[in-house]
Amino acid sequence: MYPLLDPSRFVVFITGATSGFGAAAARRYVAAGGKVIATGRREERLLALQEELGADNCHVITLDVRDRVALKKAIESIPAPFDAINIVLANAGLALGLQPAAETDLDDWQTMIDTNVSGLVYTVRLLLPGMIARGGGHVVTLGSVAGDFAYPGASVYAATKAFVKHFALAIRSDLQGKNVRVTNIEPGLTETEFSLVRFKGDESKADNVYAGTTPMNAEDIAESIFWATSLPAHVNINRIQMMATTQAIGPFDIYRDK
Ligand code: NDP
Ligand code: 8X3
Repeated sequence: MYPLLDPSRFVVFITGATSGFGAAAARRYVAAGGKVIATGRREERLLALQEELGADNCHVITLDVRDRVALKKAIESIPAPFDAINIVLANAGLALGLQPAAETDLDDWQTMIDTNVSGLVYTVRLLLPGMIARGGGHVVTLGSVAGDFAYPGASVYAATKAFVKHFALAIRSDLQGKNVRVTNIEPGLTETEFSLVRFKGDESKADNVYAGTTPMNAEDIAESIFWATSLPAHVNINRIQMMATTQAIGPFDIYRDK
């Protein structure tokens, strides 16, 4: 038998656990016997998740990852046994809009940078020292295929995910000898609330993204996260890039005079 890590020892701090990948990952880890700290802004969703998973397995904290002071305070007040965090899933993030760069709303750009970049680095930076002090752990960041493949309307979103990819690769070097693994998960088309958020609640636009095709789902991503963190401690998966079977990379776009 291949020696996977014992999942009952996993204590997972998850940002963005009110929906999509974060919620699916919380369910996956608890189903395997682990404990999770589920965080996000929508308190009623966190409480419903806690009710579903049990308060012994799921501690919830209502927080906005952009608020670095509140994040620090929240992390410092996590009670035992949830304070023995050995996996950080820095997942909270969003895309807003799909307009060409010259027409985009600057507030949307700011929100994506504040959440996907600043919120993510705050989360990782604040949780790393504790993991190192406890002997090691695993940081999982949520990138995207958009971090490798630019597409129209995704300028800042794609750039934030390129940042996440490089941040994840770079901190590996800083963590040499600390027994902390780092994995960037880079999904493509996956049906969650992602498109509903991107199109600001317009259900028909969001549904169109997935119409007539078979996207991945949140459980597909959660399973990959769980797998990467379950491998023996001497194995580090740097990146997992995954797409729906129905998605592929298109040709270069060449503009021609009419
Ligand atoms: P969802 O919209 O379903 O979930 C996003 C989660 O992020 C929610 O739980 C939301 O919680 C949380 N979140 C957003 N802003 C904040 C904030 N300021 N503070 C705290 N939490 C926040 O989307 P996904 O599950 O699909 O997305 C998760 C991650 O995966 C994102 O980083 C996204 O960019 C990335 N991704 C998604 C893909 C997809 O196709 N679905 C593909 C590739 C990457 P709340 O609103 O309650 O705060
Ligand atoms: C989400 C996937 O292709 O919409 O990161 O950018 S995509």
